[in-house]
Amino acid sequence: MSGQFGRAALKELLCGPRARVPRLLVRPSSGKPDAVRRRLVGEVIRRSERRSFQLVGMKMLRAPESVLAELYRHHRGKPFYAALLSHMRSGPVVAMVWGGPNVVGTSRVMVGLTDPAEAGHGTIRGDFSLHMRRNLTHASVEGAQREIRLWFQSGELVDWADDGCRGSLYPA
Ligand code: FUP
Repeated sequence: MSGQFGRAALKELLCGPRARVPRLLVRPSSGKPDAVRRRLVGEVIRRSERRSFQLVGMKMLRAPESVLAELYRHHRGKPFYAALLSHMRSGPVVAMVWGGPNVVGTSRVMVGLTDPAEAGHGTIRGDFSLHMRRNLTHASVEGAQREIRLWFQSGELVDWADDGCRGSLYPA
């Protein structure tokens, strides 16, 4: 492997039979349509960068219904499901993949609880949102491998060692 995000590692992470548990984890994330509308995507990125996570992939798109159905399959059938999908389809999202030690757990803390009313001060949701559905950002709890594959092809993710982004903070 040429770098922490070497092609082989990414391929395995994305395509391997089992999720890897490397020292350097990656997590998918997104700025939801309300974050885009409110010009808060930069704030989401800024907080992740300042925490010193590494940006591995990012793109702006209209979330396909099939992706949302898979992403929120655990909520299918619940009373808020239709409104959730409608909100997520109401405008573009900015999908991201971030890397760093314990990135999944740490970014859950940074994002805050699902309901902004319960999210702590200093968290993204606690600082910038009030509404359960318009809670600005998504961060995977588990299933990072599955979620990354929903949004990204392996060629869309950056290898910090090979793609010119020198100075990985987390060398192997
Ligand atoms: P989170 O991982 O914090 O984004 O939370 P969930 O995956 O449980 O929920 C995904 C989205 O469903 C939330 F961002 C908002 C919406 N939701 C509701 O609207 N009502 C609920 O009771 C729970 C979730």
